[in-house]
Amino acid sequence: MPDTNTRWDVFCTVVDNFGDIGVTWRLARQLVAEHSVQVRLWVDDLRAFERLCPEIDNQLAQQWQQGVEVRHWPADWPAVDAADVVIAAFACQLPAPYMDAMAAREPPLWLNLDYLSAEDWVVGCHGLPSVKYRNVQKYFFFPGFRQGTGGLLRERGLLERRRQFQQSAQVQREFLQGLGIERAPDSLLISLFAYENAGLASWLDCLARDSTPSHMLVPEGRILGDVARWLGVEELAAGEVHVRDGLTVQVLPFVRQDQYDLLLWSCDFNAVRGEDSFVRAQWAGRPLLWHIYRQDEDIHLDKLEAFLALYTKGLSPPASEAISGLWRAWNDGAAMTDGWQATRKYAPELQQHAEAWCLEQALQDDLAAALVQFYVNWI
Ligand code: TRH
Repeated sequence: MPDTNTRWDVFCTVVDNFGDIGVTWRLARQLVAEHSVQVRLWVDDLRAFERLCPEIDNQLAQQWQQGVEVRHWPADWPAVDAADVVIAAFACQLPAPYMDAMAAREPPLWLNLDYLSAEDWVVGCHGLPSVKYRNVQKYFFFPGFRQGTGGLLRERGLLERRRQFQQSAQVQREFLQGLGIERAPDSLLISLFAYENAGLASWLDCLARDSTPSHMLVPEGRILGDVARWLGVEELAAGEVHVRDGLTVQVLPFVRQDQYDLLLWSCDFNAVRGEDSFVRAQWAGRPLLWHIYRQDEDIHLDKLEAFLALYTKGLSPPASEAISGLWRAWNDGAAMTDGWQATRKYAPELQQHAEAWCLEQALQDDLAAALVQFYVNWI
């Protein structure tokens, strides 16, 4: 255990979307709650933060939220002391005066918290030294799905809370009712969080035609335009419900981050994206569909294949092909018909596998604990 006086600075630039702040806010809270260290979270865009955590006052330079000191990262950097552990999330560039402050003290542990990837090379690179600034050494810290990586963010007791929630039909009903959702009996409940996707129309066509009714929950976001086009409406707003044959589409407000977990736990199938929602859907123990964040030269497709290779281990060949085919079609913006039908056919096996995968991943140390351990080994 590090000394509770240990000070940690976590730096987050919001490049786009919600993943950068989603991951760093989750990490900061967990470090405080479970490791009793002092955390300052520096964020350059508090408006994105406010969407995940409505208590944030985006006008404040400094505020405390859930034990975390949240600081706006201003263009004009204030004179502050460097912390004992400095985490630059997703290769963000620290302010030059802060780097000088790091060099002016007994050198802190300086880490780059990297993007999540299931690729082989991650194990070899995790924990390696990176660049040096004067006498301060930076290290790579890679989250990951394999032993030898930094693991995944997972709060203490998360799976137990999830199990209790999923075991109680009443608790789930009350949660959904709180969001204005009345689930029809025997319907398939699906959540949809994705980037714009040309394949969506074919998926919605399948759902509408299916003899099993589906209820799709869509938090406000980038996919809404495609949903509206398929419905034949100009635009969509939170609260709207549209029915097309066997498919009910319901638009939700963007929910707070802790409620989003409950939404994932409530659904039979979750379409997620980026990094943080992707991991949370795995902890939900339900089959999922990943819309990966697109990168230059299609390098995201290597990441997609690396994850599929790991995730599908233990599945029967047709179930593995079903889910892989669905994911590839989704990430290609291609027709989802065959992939969805195959996924439905192997739904029981895919459900069992989602739970098994979740339990297997939970055998790893969680990312916050791994970071603390890294620090303890380093001092
Ligand atoms: O928003 P994203 O697309 O973020 C992306 C990725 O992290 C990507 O790797 C990164 O390079 C890019 O940002 C800059 O998807 P992600 O990672 O799932 O983050 C979404 C966050 O929003 C996550 O913490 C869950 C949260 N969320 C809510 O709090 N409420 C909601 O209603 C929804 C749909 C999501």
